[in-house]
Amino acid sequence: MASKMASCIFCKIIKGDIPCFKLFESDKTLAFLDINPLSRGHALVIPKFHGEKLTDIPDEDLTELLPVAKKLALATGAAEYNILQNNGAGAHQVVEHVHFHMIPKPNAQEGLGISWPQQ
Ligand code: D5M
Repeated sequence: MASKMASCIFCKIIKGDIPCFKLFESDKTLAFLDINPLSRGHALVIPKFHGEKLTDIPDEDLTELLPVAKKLALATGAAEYNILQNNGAGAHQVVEHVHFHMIPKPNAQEGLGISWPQQ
């Protein structure tokens, strides 16, 4: 586990070793813009606890994820959006650290106090 964490790109973002456009942070949760967005405002919400799949994360580290994704969806001003989470390569998971995608459709508006970078 320790070696997987050391090489995990999202653990490096949590530690501040790799930059991100941060949207939300608490002791258990981090949210930031996806580097390869499917739409303007495409965000990722992740637990700080390292685990590859949803079933690897303790329940107490999961509780904030959907409420934060919901708040971000609201903040985009988009009336329609996807919230999704992939488990395993066969299910299109590329980064092996649990993450929820929040994808506004078609694009985030200016948002409630969030200054979205140009994407
Ligand atoms: O999606 C993994 C997502 O992670 C994909 O949409 C790109 C995003 N990603 C990868 N590296 C970064 C960094 N450094 N910052 C922000 N976003 C990143 P998956 O569900 O695993 O297919």
